[in-house]
Amino acid sequence: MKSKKSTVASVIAGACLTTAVVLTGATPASADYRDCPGNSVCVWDNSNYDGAFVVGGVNLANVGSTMNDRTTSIWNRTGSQICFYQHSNYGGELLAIVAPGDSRPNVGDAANDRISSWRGC
Ligand SMILES: [Ca+2]
Repeated sequence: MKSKKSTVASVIAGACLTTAVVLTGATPASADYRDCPGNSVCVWDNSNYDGAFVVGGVNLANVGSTMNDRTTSIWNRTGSQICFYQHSNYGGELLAIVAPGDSRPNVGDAANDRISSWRGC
């Protein structure tokens, strides 16, 4: 009886461990392009919608320190055309224009790792 109980306990412990592994495994999947919510603009550090990413609306005056000058791929899921700028508050060069629903697996050399803000345009 005692040994059966400890078997049950170890099965439960094993199940908890499996759950923890699954949850940990889900964290990197947050970089998956499908995690970009509808009606949002998403930008990723790497090409092909990979790596760290930031989600914003039609206007985002500053992508924040995590993604500043790091954007390489873009998905515009809004109904607006979006313009991407070199500096915060839509300053500096206009680096990219992405049509509603359009995406860029790689923004290209001229805009790569330079974007700091975006807005509908
Ligand atoms: Ca990058």
